[in-house]
Amino acid sequence: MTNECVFCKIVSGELPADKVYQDDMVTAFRDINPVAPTHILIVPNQHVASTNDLTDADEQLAGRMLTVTRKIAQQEGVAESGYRLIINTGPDANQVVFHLHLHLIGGQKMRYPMG
Ligand code: DGP
Repeated sequence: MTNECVFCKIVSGELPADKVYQDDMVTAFRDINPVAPTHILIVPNQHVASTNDLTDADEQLAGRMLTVTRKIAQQEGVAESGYRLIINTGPDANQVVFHLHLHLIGGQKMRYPMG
């Protein structure tokens, strides 16, 4: 955990969040500023700043971030209607929080690409 990281604090429970899933590797919670009816963030429990900081040793973690999307999508009722998975990395992608997170967005028809 890093002292100033808001997502580390959500993972540990130091800051409140509407958590929808947690296991030994990842935590998922509702985005504070949802862009669609379903907007969940899936984050590693350990601090990883962005995909630029993932190493070969993180393959299981990166896989877990992806495989839990199926469970969460089912839980949220969007598995059949569909959903979008987004990871923003760095300034051009408008990454705001530097703790890796996977956005799971659904519950409405979406255009591609988004602006
Ligand atoms: P980005 O770094 O641009 O991929 O998106 C960061 C997202 O994190 C943004 O959609 C808003 C969300 N967010 C930022 N701070 C908090 C927080 O304290 N709680 C929750 N639940 N979401 C947050």
